[in-house]
Amino acid sequence: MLSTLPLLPVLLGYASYQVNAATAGSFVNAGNTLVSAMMMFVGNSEKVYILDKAEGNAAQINGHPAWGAVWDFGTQQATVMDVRTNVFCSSGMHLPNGSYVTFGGNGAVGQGGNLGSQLNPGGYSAAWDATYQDFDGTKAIRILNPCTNSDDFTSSKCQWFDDPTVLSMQTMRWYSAAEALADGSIIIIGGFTNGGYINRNYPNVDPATEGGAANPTYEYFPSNGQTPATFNFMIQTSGLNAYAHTFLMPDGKLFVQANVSTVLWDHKANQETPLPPMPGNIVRVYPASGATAMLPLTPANNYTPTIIFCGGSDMPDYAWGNYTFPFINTWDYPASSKCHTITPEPVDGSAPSYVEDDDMPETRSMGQFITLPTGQLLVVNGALNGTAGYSQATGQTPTFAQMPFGESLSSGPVGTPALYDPTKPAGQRWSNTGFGTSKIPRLYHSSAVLLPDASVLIAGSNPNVDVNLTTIFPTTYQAEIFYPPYFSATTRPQPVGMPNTLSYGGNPFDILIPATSYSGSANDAADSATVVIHRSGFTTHAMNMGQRLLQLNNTYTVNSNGSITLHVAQVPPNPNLFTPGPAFMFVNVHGIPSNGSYLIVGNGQIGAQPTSAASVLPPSVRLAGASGSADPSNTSSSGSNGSTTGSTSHTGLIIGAIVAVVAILGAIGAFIGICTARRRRAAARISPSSSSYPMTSAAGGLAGAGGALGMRGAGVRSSDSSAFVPLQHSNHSQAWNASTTSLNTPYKDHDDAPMGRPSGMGMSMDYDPYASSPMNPNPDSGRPPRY
Ligand SMILES: *[C@@H]1O[C@H](CO)[C@@H](O)[C@H](O)[C@H]1NC(C)=O
Ligand SMILES: *[C@@H]1O[C@H](CO)[C@@H](O)[C@H](O)[C@H]1NC(C)=O
Ligand SMILES: *[C@@H]1O[C@H](CO)[C@@H](O)[C@H](O)[C@H]1NC(C)=O
Ligand SMILES: *[C@@H]1O[C@H](CO)[C@@H](O)[C@H](O)[C@H]1NC(C)=O
Ligand SMILES: *[C@@H]1O[C@H](CO)[C@@H](O)[C@H](O)[C@H]1NC(C)=O
Ligand SMILES: *[C@@H]1O[C@H](CO)[C@@H](O)[C@H](O)[C@H]1NC(C)=O
Ligand SMILES: *[C@@H]1O[C@H](CO)[C@@H](O)[C@H](O)[C@H]1NC(C)=O
Ligand SMILES: *[C@@H]1O[C@H](CO)[C@@H](O)[C@H](O)[C@H]1NC(C)=O
Ligand SMILES: *[C@@H]1O[C@H](CO)[C@@H](O)[C@H](O)[C@H]1NC(C)=O
Ligand SMILES: *[C@@H]1O[C@H](CO)[C@@H](O)[C@H](O)[C@H]1NC(C)=O
Ligand SMILES: [Cu+2]
Repeated sequence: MLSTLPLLPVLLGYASYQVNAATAGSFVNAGNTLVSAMMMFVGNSEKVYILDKAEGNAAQINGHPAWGAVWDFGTQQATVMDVRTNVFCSSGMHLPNGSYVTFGGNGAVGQGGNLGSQLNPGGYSAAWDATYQDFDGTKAIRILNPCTNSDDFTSSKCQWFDDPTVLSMQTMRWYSAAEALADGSIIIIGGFTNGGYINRNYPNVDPATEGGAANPTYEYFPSNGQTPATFNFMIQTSGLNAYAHTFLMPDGKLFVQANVSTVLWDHKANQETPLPPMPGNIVRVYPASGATAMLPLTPANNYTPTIIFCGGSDMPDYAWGNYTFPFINTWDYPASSKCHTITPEPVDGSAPSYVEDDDMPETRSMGQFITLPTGQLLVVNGALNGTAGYSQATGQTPTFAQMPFGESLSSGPVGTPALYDPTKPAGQRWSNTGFGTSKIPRLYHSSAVLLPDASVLIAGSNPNVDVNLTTIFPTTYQAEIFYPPYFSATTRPQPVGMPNTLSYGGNPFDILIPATSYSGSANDAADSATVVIHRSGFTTHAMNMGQRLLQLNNTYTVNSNGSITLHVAQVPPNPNLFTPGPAFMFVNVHGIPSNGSYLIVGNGQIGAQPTSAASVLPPSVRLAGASGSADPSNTSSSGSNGSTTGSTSHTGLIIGAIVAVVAILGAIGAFIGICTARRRRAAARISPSSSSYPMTSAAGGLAGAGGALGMRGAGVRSSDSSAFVPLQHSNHSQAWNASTTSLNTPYKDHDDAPMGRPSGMGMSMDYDPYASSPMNPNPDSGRPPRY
């Protein structure tokens, strides 16, 4: 059932109405996400789906704290959704029919991130918790069909399907990688079986399984029925192989990067071809969390993928520590500012190699690349120092009371985005001129995704084991939208005839750009026009899994009335370039994108995609004298061409206003009792994040993020253990007997555990969990006996 907090959205709606000026380079309030946005994806033109870990959020659903929500783009209001299992640090991906799926997570937890009340056999993890009412999510496969306002959101088809008794992976995976394949199925790689800072004990004597704590195998969704096999690269990279950066290549191989190693992997044959190591010993996977993306696939580069990595951390091997915590004070260790690119399969057959690219304007871990429709990439979020993850101690800081940034292992939030333009000459690719600086730290467990109007939704941040609204880097519910430079153009292209589906090869189609969409020479506008399909991906942990931009080939005809007819090719006839599923189509004119138009690439089904010969385009027809009718002052982008209208001071004003509104809301909420449970948290609803410490501003550089000293000594707690303790007991090689817990045979839960998951569903390709009714649709009927 759907439930809402009735008053909250109304007031936030008012707040966003007041401030929602789409000023290029600025941040504006985008409402309250109700759950902290650890993960997000754009479901369609209207809805962004949000997931959090199971934790003590004030927003409730069905008698327990919510950890799922849906945010409406039009109203900028969120509504809670029920998710049954603990989705903590899962992976996710699109499906060919536009649905999204998430994989794995953690065991059931209760307050403070402690083990849930109903333990799994062995007692190292839990099946369920009586307070938060989350089920074990380590093997979960959850599916969501995005719905729109015209659908009945309360129908089960619009809600999360999340029942591991019906649908689950064969093995437990926390922090697995997921990547879509040409037939729309998904490969799921690696992960931890339980939890921890990094995926190793120290010393690392058992890199394959860490005594049962690491899962070096891969499996597929839908399952191919085979027992998961070991991917040796997961053993080679042991320690730093969570959320391995995985990109499908044109020949169907997978480019995989983890630790400082890189491989091309033929997953069908399980054969690896080593690629060069990452230069400078820089780690880019979690928890170093560099920004990573595939650069645009274009006719000009013949659809040849190049992967870019920026930031991350080059901490020495020892510093990374073990499951419990890093061995050094990571917040004093600057992140990397370096960028590297690699073209894994060069067209000329040359050996692939990493190439150093321009440095980012500042050091950054947990920076995240958002591919813009224009082909530029924005890096947002993150920190100057340290890493992802949270802990209540490190190897150098034995007690929580001494932790200078609470549980955060990073410091120096970077509030200013930076724009990377791959088409610029070396030395000129980065700029942040005119960009505002957010006042809200976006550190561990923050997220960002491109919206259909080509703005960027930024949300989350929660380097805390459970909700904490009073620590220096609190659990964050406030979303923002960042407006890239092209928002200085108030007239955007409004193409006519955008398709709802695209095929792999086949007949080209036409799109009309009206003369009102641009100014100046029609021939010039036509030359500049590009048509792209953009997939924004599943965002979590500074990544957008599955994010991709592909420019469709086109020619044009300039019409005498100033309109331009674009003749556009279908997707190249190779589904490896852009796997079947949802995307938004944008038309760029002079670097100004239209709004995105939702479509499905392929036939909407899992399975071999029909392909035809590449589209053959008619020659372009130019016409001198034709021109656009828009006012030239409305069609220019502040771009990276220099002057912009970005407004730091304006942003400050906006955020200030929002803080005031949130404060009023907090008071009203307490008065009328919106939030009836967990009052101790609701009392701290007024976020301390307004500006209690400096954010790194557009000037860049390392200076000025040291205002945290006042927090030292705060929050004395007798426990000196790591925040991961409840999740990592089983990670001691000594404690976990590998001989009784083989990862190579299907996991079997204790028979009398009610939420025990059958292994290996052995589903056929057309398996549809909605066709069978969930075993326990009512949480009450599915509640395991109390311990
Ligand atoms: C990264 O991999 C190397 C082997 O390639 C290994 O020696 C090192 O310990 C790994 N780092 C961590 C932190 O696990
Ligand atoms: C794009 O279309 C043009 C015009 O038909 C053609 O010459 C060119 O080869 C195409 N490029 C690609 C990468 O298909
Ligand atoms: C990680 O190392 C610390 C320090 O040596 C140790 O206290 C802790 O028990 C180790 N954690 C695990 C899971 O072995
Ligand atoms: C980041 O690390 C550097 C080097 O240790 C240190 O000088 C600086 O104060 C740190 N920044 C923050 C915000 O803690
Ligand atoms: C683009 O989308 C936004 C948000 O939905 C809307 O306000 C705007 O009018 C649209 N612009 C165009 C040119 O269609
Ligand atoms: C376009 O520019 C004109 C002149 O600068 C201005 O009056 C008008 O409001 C602008 N239109 C839009 C849609 O921004
Ligand atoms: C301009 O000409 C094109 C091509 O003939 C036509 O499709 C379009 O409707 C015309 N637009 C207007 C506003 O007349
Ligand atoms: C930047 O300027 C060049 C040349 O004046 C122009 O062609 C290009 O479209 C501009 N780019 C943006 C993003 O405004
Ligand atoms: C929040 O964190 C502070 C220290 O950073 C600590 O003192 C306090 O106990 C925490 N609150 C909760 C609810 O865990
Ligand atoms: C989309 O595909 C998935 C996987 O096959 C399926 O579970 C789901 O029901 C489909 N969604 C719709 C709306 O048919
Ligand atoms: Cu995480």
